[in-house]
Amino acid sequence: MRKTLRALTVATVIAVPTTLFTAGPAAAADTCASDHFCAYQHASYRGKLVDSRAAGGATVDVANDQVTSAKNRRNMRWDGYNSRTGLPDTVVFRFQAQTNVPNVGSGANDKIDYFKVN
Ligand SMILES: [Ca+2]
Repeated sequence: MRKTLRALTVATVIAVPTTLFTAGPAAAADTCASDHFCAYQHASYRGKLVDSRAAGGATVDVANDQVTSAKNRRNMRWDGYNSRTGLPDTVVFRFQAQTNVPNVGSGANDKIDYFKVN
């Protein structure tokens, strides 16, 4: 009987990570409608920060230093800028028209302060 109980305990412990893993798809990636630009706080389009149809020439602010992924469903390039005090702002990532970027990488991750639409 004691052996059986131990086996059940092990099964329960194993079941916990499985449950956490299967909970993943419930936190599904956020959508981005056709002809919109969307930027997300996390990789793979999770935690939407921006959902915009701003026109060419516009500047679009975003919650500072959080962007990690984006979907550019516009027919225009969106440039992600890093603001620098006392120095010119720099483009840290160019989001080409009609492209999805699941992770901007270490050079731009959590550095974008605003976008310019081209
Ligand atoms: Ca982030």
